Amino acid sequence: MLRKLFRAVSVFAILSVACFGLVLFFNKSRVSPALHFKPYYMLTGNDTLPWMIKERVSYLWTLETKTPEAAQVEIQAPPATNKTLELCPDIPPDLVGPLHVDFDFKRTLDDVRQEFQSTLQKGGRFKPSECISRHKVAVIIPFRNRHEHLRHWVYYLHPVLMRQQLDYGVYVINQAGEGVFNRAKLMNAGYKEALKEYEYDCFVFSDIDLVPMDDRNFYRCFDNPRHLAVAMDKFNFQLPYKNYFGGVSSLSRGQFLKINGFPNTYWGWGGEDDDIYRRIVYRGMTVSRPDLVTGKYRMIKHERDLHNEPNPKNPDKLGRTRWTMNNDGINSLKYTVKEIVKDILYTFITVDIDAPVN
Ligand code: UD2
Ligand code: MN
Repeated sequence: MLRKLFRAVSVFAILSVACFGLVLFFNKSRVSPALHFKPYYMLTGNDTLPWMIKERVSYLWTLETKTPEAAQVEIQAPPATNKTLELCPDIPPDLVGPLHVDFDFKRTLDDVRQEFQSTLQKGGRFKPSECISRHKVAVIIPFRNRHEHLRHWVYYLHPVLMRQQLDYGVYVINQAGEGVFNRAKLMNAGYKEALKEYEYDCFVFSDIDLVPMDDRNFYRCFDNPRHLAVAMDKFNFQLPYKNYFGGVSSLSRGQFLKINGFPNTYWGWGGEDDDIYRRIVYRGMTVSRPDLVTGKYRMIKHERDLHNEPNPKNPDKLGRTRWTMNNDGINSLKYTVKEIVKDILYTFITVDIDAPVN
């Protein structure tokens, strides 16, 4: 009789301890002021019990490993709306990988404006709302008379840059007048103008007619200057030559200054990208690149523009880059701003770069 009673009491005690444990387990997770990151099962729709338990256990684990003071602060944190943001993860969670890109659509620039007016700030500016971006990126586009390409570029690029959780701005640097085009000088001017607006730490220089085919190709800066457009359709998705640096590239502010920016003296088509490559090497840096799958691009087909004919003098200059780079660059840049227009999709800056007529 006594033994039966003892057994009943023990079973009751064990059950009570277990219930208490369960209550603690679930209650504690409820005091969390909304999880900082969306749990994986919410992202994928995978809300199976094992996943939920795994999420709870890992969340409790983070609470348990903090000091009591830290846990206390977390419990008393203000409501989710004005909680302090954390740094974004290094690998953005919403990337989709390969992208379908075609230039056959009728969407106008106005349609694209409508699409992004609630997510972008004036001037083509954006920063993620869910976390603090690790990258302050100015995207610089040398431009003249390519409005047809601009609408494709903004339509495809904004969502990619947003998914990459960049704190970014888009600067279209429009060459005034009908003089000879100068891509590199426009990019120098874009660097200067962007920095007047915001403390960008990274600069992505992009042709207007190039759209990435994979959103894992990061529009950010790396330990060395980066060449992003490594596999274009027009080159059969191959690098055309080993030292190629055309199309799309990124340099941090420090890297850009280390090479004295880009040359100002390459008028007309060609050579300036090879000059930039040489500057990088002469300053002891290497070029970083994505692989040939991540680095795929589509280029919008086009004819050679008026006043941007290949310049036969340009290739000859490359032999002297090692010396000319010290005095031809951001330290010798001269231009005047004619107009700045803040569109919702971009900041459009018209500059006079003192171009010769041909
Ligand atoms: C190649 C390179 C480019 C550059 C150029 C030589 C590719 C994809 N790109 O471009 O990076 O090295 O050769 O200078 O291989 N632009 C205008 N209006 C003009 C002329 C040029 O907006 O009237 C801008 C525009 O952003 C264009 C870029 O300059 O994408 C390069 O000019 P391009 O597209 O005519 O030359 P492309 O395709 O041979
Ligand atoms: Mn082109």
